Amino acid sequence: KVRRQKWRVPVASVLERGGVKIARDDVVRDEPTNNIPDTIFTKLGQQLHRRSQHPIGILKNAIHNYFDSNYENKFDKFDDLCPIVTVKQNFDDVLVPADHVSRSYNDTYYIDPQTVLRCHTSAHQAELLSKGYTQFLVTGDVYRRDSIDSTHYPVFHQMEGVRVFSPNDWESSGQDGTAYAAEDLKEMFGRIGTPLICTLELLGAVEMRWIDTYFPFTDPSFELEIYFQEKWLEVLGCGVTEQEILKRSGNSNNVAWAFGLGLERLAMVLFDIPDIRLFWTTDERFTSQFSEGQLGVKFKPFSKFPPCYKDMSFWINESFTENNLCEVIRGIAGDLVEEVCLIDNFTNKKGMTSHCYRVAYRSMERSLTDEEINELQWKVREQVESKLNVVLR
Ligand code: FA5
Ligand code: MG
Repeated sequence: KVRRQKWRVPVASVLERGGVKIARDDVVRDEPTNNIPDTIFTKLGQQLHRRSQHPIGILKNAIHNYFDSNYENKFDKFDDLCPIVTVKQNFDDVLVPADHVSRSYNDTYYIDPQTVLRCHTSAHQAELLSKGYTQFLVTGDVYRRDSIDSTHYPVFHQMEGVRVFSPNDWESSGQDGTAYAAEDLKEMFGRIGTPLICTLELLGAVEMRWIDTYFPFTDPSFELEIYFQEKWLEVLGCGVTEQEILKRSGNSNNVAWAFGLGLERLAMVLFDIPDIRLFWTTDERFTSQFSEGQLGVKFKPFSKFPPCYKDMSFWINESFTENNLCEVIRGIAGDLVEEVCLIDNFTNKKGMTSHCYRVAYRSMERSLTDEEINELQWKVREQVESKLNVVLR
């Protein structure tokens, strides 16, 4: 397995994270059971959510303040739990079925068959509930193999919120526990004094809608979408926690709500940040525009460089997946790739299926030369053929 690419800057062998040392060899080993590339490893210690001048940190602090003032400091806050978790924590403990797609090597970064980079902050729910916490927020970096566009990145940040109610809380309301928790949840995100709405008010009119959805760990389950850049953007998932999770954590008679908020998505709306890659830039023209405690300052774009499109067609095989393709392209072009989009798809009489992908290259910081892009695209074609075993057309 080729993982280290010689044209990549070598990464440090040890990362320090909140006093914990993570050795590169413990995370990236060239074994077939490990699918973590260098580009992901280098993100492990960065903790954008703990930087008070960074939009992600500014947003986290604002939501913390909101909970402190509206719930009398009763929410416990965690933002330094290690992103390396067990399969049990990430999946089993939140009732993700054994055959669920999210468990696959195609969707999740595995260190070894029992250890993953958490794909959501829900990985910490069960443990904290078992320890007796009943109202808490967990913020952290999460990792997913995913598609490439302006609102998807393989590393992003989530904030998990959980609130447990006991029978005393709902009995006098005349509702059952589930109805009570669902109402409290929506009310929290609703009109009066929600962290979202409070901050979104700065924007003037923002269109939002609730979508019914499914999660293995909540029932009923909802997603909140916000209208942004002429599309509906999903910013969070939430719902009433499955009884089984509460039962296992010693909360048999209680009910709870939980939510998982995508901090980048909400920050994009609040600060008007057009592309998710910008959160990772160290360019001062970006970083200097944000300061501690300043929510909703409109980002002024400094880059109007044109994108460059390259199309690529190939016959796929049974094992082809778009996530694998995106991983190969990201491995070569890094943050120079802006979008990978399927533009044509057909099956011939012999049953062979052809895909055509359009790759958009664009730097956030500078103009790219034709030469540079051609070289990237050349390497992409080479590796798509050699690593994905597809036949270029
Ligand atoms: C979850 O991760 C659930 N754990 C959320 C949850 C928690 C539901 C508690 C119920 C109870 P989902 O996969 O939809 O759900 O991700 C949550 C949010 O993360 C999304 O709404 C989106 O805002 C953000 N997100 C997901 N994938 C990406 C990505 N590749 N890049 C940036 N943000 C993303
Ligand atoms: Mg979702």
